[in-house]
Amino acid sequence: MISNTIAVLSSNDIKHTNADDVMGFAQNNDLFYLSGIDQEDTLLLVYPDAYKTENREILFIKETNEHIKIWEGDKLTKEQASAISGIQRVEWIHDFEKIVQLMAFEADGFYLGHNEHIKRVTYNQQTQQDRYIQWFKEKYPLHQYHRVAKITRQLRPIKSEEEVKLLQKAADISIKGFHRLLKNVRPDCMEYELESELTYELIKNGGTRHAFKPIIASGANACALHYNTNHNSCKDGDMILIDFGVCYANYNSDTTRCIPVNGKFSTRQKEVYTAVLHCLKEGSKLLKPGTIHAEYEKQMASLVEEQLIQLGLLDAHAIANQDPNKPLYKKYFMHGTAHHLGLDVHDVGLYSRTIEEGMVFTCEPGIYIPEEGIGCRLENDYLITATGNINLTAQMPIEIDEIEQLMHS
Ligand SMILES: [Mn+2]
Repeated sequence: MISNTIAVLSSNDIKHTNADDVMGFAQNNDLFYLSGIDQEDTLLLVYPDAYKTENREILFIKETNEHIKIWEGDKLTKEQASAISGIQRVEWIHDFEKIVQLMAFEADGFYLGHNEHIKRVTYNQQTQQDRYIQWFKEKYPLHQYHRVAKITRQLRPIKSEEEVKLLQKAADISIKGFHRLLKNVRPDCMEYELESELTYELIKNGGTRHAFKPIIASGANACALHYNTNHNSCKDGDMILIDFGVCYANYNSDTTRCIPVNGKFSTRQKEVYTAVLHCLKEGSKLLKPGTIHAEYEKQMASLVEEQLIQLGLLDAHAIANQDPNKPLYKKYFMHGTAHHLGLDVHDVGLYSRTIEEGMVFTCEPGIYIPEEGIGCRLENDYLITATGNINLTAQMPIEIDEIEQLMHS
């Protein structure tokens, strides 16, 4: 942080339905990361060089009292917000403008929060952050402005012990969900019925929400990478791809498994599955300190390519003569296979940065053969350690024998 500047981070908006009910609230992850406050209308102000000690850290929350509580339910009191965040000075948000003015001219500039997620959607959406940026620039036009997100994307990829515990908890609920789902698969069941088994364990175990809408894709549906309507029936002889995640205390898991509808993989399904599992096992070994992300993806691509030749889908001679800008494997394998995992499912962090201890990545190779009605992806979550990695999802069955056995028990 540049000296003598004030950082201000704001919460996300609550989105309303047609009346006064609300859609599920998702906190701004940078604010949550630095404060632990999971409530709307929250602001965090950090001014390390402030002349007055009491101005160095201030949390602003929505006013509550006994009367407001009757109508709006439990909102954090100042004492609760202070206990959660560790910030001693807590003020009501309606006093923010007045309070910030008392220190603004002492500072040279502001760091402001803004969503810099590469997958953000900005179309038709003005956020609370947008409104604060506008407000600050209007009120304090001669200050210098800086980006909070540049700092948080440096910090957030390295997970603390406490964060790892929450990621493990999210993974553990996913594992329970998968076990429950395995017991309820039968020919002609609907994909959404299987989704409900995951939802059951998610809610029963205190999960916040699905990390994303679960993908329950039977047969050729598995070849549409973002299929998630889950409204088809699972046909005898097909395989089902299940890509799902649990959000627990705002930390996410993200896993994928493939299972046979009738409890037994066909010969061809076994071949494809074994090929993908091989890529997962070999590829995940590269997730360790010092690996360059682009190099990892390159190695994964050549692992999959090798398997595609063995499956008879690609010809080694054709590969030798291929246009390097249009590699042939892309026909059957078209996505990246490792992303940061944390407060966002695709967590923030630059991929130009070398892999370091404390980062958490998914590993998710896949092979998709629409003409055979087979789409297979396998995905685990790995914590990078000093010497390699730990699979946080090791307890989720993945070996063919184990899956078949569980489905028959
Ligand atoms: Mn993933």
